[in-house]
This record gives sequence, structure tokens and C-alpha cells, in this order.
Amino acid sequence: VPRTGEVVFDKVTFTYPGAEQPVLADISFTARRGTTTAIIGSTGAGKTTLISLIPRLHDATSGTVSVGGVDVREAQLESLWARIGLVPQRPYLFAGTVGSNLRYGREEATDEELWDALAIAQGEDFVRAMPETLDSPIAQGGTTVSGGQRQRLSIARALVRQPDVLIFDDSFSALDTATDARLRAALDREVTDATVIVVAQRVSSIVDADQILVMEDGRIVDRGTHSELLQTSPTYQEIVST
Ligand code: TTP
Ligand code: MG
Repeated sequence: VPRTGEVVFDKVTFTYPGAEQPVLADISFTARRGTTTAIIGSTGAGKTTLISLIPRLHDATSGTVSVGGVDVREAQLESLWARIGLVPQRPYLFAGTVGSNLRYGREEATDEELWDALAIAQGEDFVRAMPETLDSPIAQGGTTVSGGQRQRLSIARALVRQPDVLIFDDSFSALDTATDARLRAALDREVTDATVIVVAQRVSSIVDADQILVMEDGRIVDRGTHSELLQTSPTYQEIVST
């Protein structure tokens, strides 16, 4: 029986249209509901490309990607997207208010739901400190908030949608380590049903992950928990030590 939100990659390769070299080769893994899968690897390793196949921003060149047991190529796009919350590496805020940006994707969310999402995303304090809180204006591109605030609003926006699959693409990089730790603790506590996929540069952001995939040149070269990889993966040891 396919589980809600389970994400499975089966022998996936991907080449960008017009490119000669594949960016992803032989990617296979299962990300289970209620667990966190972390993806780590150097810049250009293919992490953003990998997660972009889940909501079909691109289609695999070969192999299959499935969500909840359904091949994404056979899923209806709207219902697929409704189940996925992706926080992009460069989050985008549009001209409007804090509230309208948070409701993007789920217009019917109540103010209380927005505050709950902000509390998890560690954005509650700064939004409460704004003169008009949820009604405070946001300029196009989010230029009126800091990079870290933009990241937290973007994380809260994904949480408001209550997706089965939550994907964070380097979403904690602009946060100081204490805020990063509080955010991950809140996610662990409050988001228990979703399949969580975390792309990270910083090892401290992923030490608690149920499985860590180490990527290099479009391949998963090692996998395991933090303590397993410390023992078995020279690549991981190198990432940890830098
Ligand atoms: P990415 O998937 O963007 O690599 P990354 O997310 O691991 O890197 P970073 O940590 O810096 O975010 O890129 C993988 C390769 O694919 C890289 O050689 C650039 C190439 N690429 C394209 O050709 N077109 C694209 O649209 C993207 C996103 C990447
Ligand atoms: Mg990336």
C-alpha cells in the first residue's frame, strides 16, 4: 500500500535540455513519511536539480520519481503541487502584505494558522514587532525584509499549505546557528506526518536526519546517518571538517 507523501527515486538520471553531460546519474532512494532525508554535497553537485524533479519542474530523463506510490508523470499537476511545499534556494516574496505572502497557495488559511506556521519558522517575533504585523507591506522581491527574514517567511508559507512533502533547499543558510537549531526542533515537534527533505550546506543543520545522502558530481556517493557517515564516508568527513 503506497504511503501518503512517500518519495521514491528509482534509477533516475537527468540531463538538462541541450546539455551533453547528465547532471544526475543513477539516483535511487526512498524518503519516508514522518522522517527527514538530508542531501548534502558541494556546490554544483546537483542537489537543487534533484529536488526539482519531485514537483516536476523538470522530468527525469530516465528512471522514475514517485510521490505516494504514483509516478509523478502520471499524477495530475495541480494535485501533485498541492501536496508539495518547496522552499526554493532563492525564496521570492511578492508585493503585498506579510499575510498575503504567507497565504500564497492556501488562500483560506486563518490568521491563527499563519501565526502557528510563523512560530515554527521562528518568524513570530519579528512579524509581531512590525507596525502592522500580518498586514505589514512587503515590497516586490521582499526587499523590505532581511535575507534571514525572507527565508523564514518562505518556510512559514510552505508550512501554511500543510503539504505531505516538505522540501527545504538550503533554507537555513541565512539563519544564525541558534535560530537554525530552534527551527529544526520546532519542525521535529510540530511536523510529524510529512516527508521532509532538507538540502543543506551546514552539517549542523542535518545531524539529526534519519538518512543523509552525500552527493558528488550528480551521484549519491554515500548514505547513512550522521554517525554512520562519520565512520564510513571520506567525502562526508571532508564536508564535516570544512
Ligand atoms: P545544481 O543542481 O544547481 O547544484 P547544487 O544545487 O548542488 O549547487 P548549490 O549548492 O550551489 O546550490 O546544479 C547542478 C549542475 O547543473 C551544475 O553543473 C549547473 C547545472 N544546471 C544547469 O545546467 N541548469 C540549471 O537550470 C541548473 C539549476 C543547474
Ligand atoms: Mg542548489
